[in-house]
Amino acid sequence: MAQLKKYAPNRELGTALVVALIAALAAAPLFAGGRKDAGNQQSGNQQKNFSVLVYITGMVAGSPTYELLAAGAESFAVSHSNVTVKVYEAGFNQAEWEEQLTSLVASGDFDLVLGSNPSLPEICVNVGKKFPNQKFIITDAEYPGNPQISTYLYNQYEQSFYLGYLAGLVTTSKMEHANSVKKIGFIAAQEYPLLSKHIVPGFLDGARRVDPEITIDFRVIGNWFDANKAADLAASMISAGVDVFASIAGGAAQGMIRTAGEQGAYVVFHNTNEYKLAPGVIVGCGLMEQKKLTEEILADVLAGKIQYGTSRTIGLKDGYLDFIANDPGYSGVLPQAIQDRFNAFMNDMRAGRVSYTVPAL
Ligand code: RBF
Repeated sequence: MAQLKKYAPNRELGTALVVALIAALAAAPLFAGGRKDAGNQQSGNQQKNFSVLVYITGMVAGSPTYELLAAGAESFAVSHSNVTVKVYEAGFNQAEWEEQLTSLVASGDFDLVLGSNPSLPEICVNVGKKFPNQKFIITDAEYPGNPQISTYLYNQYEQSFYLGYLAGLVTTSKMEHANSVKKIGFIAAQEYPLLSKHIVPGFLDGARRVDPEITIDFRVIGNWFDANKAADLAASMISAGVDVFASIAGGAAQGMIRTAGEQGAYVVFHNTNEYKLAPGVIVGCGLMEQKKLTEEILADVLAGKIQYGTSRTIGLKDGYLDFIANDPGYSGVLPQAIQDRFNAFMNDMRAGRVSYTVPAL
């Protein structure tokens, strides 16, 4: 009996050891690559693994702000072996964005969600309530006051203001396709506060610094991909007297550029260098340093320097917005008198000598 008694506990211990071993083996692969194990991998020179989800609210291709965000994150990962980046395209159905982000965050795979869209912070607030440890950094947006979210707002009133000034110089000029009507055009994919309160007013205010009689013809496509609709709108606007366009329309802007080229009108373009797309048609391009900002943000994240709960506004003075003048698409196309006036205006803008009021968002 004594032997039996002795034997019984031993068998239980053996079983427990086997169970523990199986459990450990089963759990090992789960933890090996996952975020939760990252802290345990610090040894010697090995740095903590850091995983970033680049959440694209649309598609990357054709949308400059998204292309630059993804490029910045990917180039940062190339130069930092401990950083992994997953670029996820959420598509154009905005009603699905929150659900998609929720399931990605629920995986627990990402130390940081990085995005670029004015409507994203509110979605992150909702997702963040369910996952209080998740951090979000969103550019092209303003949302102070939430301890899980940090935002960076480009001063798009400012960029639109100087692109509007250039459009004003062109529409009042004697250039080949400039008519006598003092009317500029703006084609938007959809209306949202940053567009209606900063981008479109900035564009018109800038043009009116050239001539207060300039008016704007503003049209909305209804989505971010329908280039044919944008082309139709552009044609109708040209018939109504528009000779210079701007747009915030993602991939759909291609249709507007095509029509402007075919029917004889000009385009000024926000955020990226697109001169080569339509030489002689696209006569001015703004610059948004979103790739640089993305790389700086990730460096700050690794250095623990991000202040969550805050929003920063960045623009011309800090070097995050500018105008691309050193390109033959500008310097070889616009009459010298227009370039001289515009370059002087840009210098005044950079030096803070032009006064304007950015409306509240
Ligand atoms: N910009 C794009 O270039 N492509 C897009 O697909 C796109 N989708 C957007 C969806 C929403 C709901 C909002 C509010 C903005 C979107 N933008 C898009 C605009 C973009 O975030 C930014 O404001 C503009 O590109 C001006 O810099």
